[in-house]
Amino acid sequence: MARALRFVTILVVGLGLLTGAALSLVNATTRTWFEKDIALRARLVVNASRRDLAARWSESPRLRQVLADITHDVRIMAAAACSRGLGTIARTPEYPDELTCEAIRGGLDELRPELGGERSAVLQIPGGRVHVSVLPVNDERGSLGYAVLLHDLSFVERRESTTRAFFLAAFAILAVAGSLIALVANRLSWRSFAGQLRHLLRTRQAKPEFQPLLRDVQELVDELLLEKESPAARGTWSAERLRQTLTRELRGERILIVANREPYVHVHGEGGKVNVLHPASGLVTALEPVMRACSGVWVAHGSGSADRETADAHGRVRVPPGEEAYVVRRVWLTPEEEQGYYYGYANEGLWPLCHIAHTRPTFRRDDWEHYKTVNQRFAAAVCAEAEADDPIILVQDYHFALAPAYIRARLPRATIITFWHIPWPNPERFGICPQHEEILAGLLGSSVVGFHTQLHCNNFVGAVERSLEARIDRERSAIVYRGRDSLVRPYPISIEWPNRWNEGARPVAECRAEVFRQLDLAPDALLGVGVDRLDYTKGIEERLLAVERLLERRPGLRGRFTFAQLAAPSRTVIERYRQLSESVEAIAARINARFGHGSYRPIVLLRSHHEPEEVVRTYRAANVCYVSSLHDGMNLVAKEFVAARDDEQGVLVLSQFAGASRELTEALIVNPYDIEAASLALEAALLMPPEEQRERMHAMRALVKEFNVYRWAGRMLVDASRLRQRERLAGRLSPLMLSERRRAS
Ligand code: ADQ
Repeated sequence: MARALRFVTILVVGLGLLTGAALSLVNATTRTWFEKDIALRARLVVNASRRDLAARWSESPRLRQVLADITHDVRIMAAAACSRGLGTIARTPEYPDELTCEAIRGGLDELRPELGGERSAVLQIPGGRVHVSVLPVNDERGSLGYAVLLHDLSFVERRESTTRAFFLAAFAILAVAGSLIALVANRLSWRSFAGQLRHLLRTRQAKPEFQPLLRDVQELVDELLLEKESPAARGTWSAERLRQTLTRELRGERILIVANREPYVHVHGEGGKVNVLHPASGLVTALEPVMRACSGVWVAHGSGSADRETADAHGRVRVPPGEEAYVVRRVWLTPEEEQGYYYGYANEGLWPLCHIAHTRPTFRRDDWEHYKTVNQRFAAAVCAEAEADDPIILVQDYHFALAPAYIRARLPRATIITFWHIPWPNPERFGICPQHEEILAGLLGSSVVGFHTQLHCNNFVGAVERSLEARIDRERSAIVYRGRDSLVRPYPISIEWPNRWNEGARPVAECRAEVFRQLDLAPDALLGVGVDRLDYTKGIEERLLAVERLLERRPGLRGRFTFAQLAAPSRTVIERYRQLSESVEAIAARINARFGHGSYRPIVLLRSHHEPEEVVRTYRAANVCYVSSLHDGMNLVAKEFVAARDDEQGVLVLSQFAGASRELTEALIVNPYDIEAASLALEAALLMPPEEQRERMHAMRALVKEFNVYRWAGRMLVDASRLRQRERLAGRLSPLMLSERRRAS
């Protein structure tokens, strides 16, 4: 035993000395590499922007914008432009006073460019160590001056500490392994060996000093993965890439979603059976694949008749059925709460307020009280699901305008990304809302506020400017309110690609034959389709009138052209929705009476919810799909139709008032109010040669594939991560710089 102990002591001391020597050698070498790498990166960045820099050299505000663009690179923390005589021409807001062009001229010899072209150095400033590169900027006429780039070196320190952690871990493993060999050699019994090992593991778990070590090791692995495939790298976004972005950029393994609608609704069916429904909702269509990819918890209103009995005591249920990739946490509402918050404030107030579709918004005091209470309740539920104090929370849509601020009050370090799925009206119109200030302040609890289009972002910023005492930082598309930043950015939403419903679909010819059989259509008939919730913003009445006009103008299409409208009943307790349902029914009946004969009905109105397989089958059977929204944030039906057509046939007729028309420019774009023009577009679609259909469909499919929902979510996560990083840097620099300034003044 004594011999074994001597051996162990010598082994541990020897390994300790070797580890120390190796560590300092590795640190010195890697530090030199990092600095060389950074100098090279700086040169590449300036070379890439040289033309922009030269073009805007003499216009200070625009030059500042070019410099700000340069600092979007993850590790470049600040940039400045110096004249040939080393005077400051422009600099980004974070640029520290210690390193101005004048400071370089006045004493930092190692950086003075006139002493030898490009210069770089590592300097200690109050906020920490920074790498400074001074690079000449020329145009055809010669030298204009110099660009100065500041790289944050905190990642080098982090890597060094990770390397240190690795070495220590290796040292510990070797020492333990060597000791064990010695102990085993000394014929320790298996029982006492196992006991000692268990004890060791227990101590490791218990000792908090091991936690940073394990975290550092984890960070290094993440960094290595990050370098292997940068999320900013080009290429199509996929579920896997989104998952990696989440873990690498935000160090989170899961996300929390707050949305009114749940992705799976359990309802009682015939014979006591419980059925699972996929709700007809654009929000669910977009977010469900994101949750499958990332896992986490989706907090939603439990609205199904069998929701309670299928959830546990905390309202939790694992979904999708059979796969169980994530958890739905159901929040229960009383009928009064549902009426006031959902039907009242959200759908009779905010929905018509945000859509230009000529239905007056109604704001009732009681509804507002319910809206506040329910937002509080959801905020509390999502915070209860958080496992750390800085979770990533995605707040969805106009049902939860107040939740971001409520969540922020409970979890100040949370990353809250709020996405508004519907349009944002202009400031005058938004001012109609009696609670407009509270709504804006609630949303500004978010780290990022996203809309489908830049126009909606502009309208939101305009509303804030008009109503709140907030600073608008246009350079960064941010709003600074009560000392906190919220980025305001457009993120056009999309659908999953590859799409699981299309992958399981049968060939187009078979889908067409089946749908034609169901609708009792002749094989040479022409089929148009519309797929919507029965909502007055979708322009269903105008769509049917365009079909009527087409049949009026083209008698040859009577008996041959059928338009099938899949209409999922929606918000049926609201009077305006009941009116719409009656009106659609009456228009369809009138057109059928006018042009129908025998078994032929030009309009087939299928007023029910359809499961996704049926929707896809209908898309694949159609000659034309008409999306006629009077106003729509995006409209995913347009993208689903394109995704369903792997045969590259079929024509999309699309309203200019749907956000999707900004992207799907190869569709036939129409003004749905112009019934004559819309009927002409339908006719052109039905007559379009297959080759032209292929060309248009091919281009639109390429776009939807590239700009899929994983990209949508990934870009929001990357922006949120950059914001976190900037806040961290600002946190490091500001207090020290402030105290320096105070000392100087
Ligand atoms: P929605 O107004 O719900 O979404 P949309 O984007 O068109 O509108 O999505 C509707 C979804 O419901 C689609 O996935 C569609 O397949 C499905 N659906 C429609 N009718 C159906 C039916 N009869 N049976 C079964 N399924 C049906 C809101 C905004 C949109 C925005 C989305 C996403 O109003 O502008 O595109 O959120 O942000």
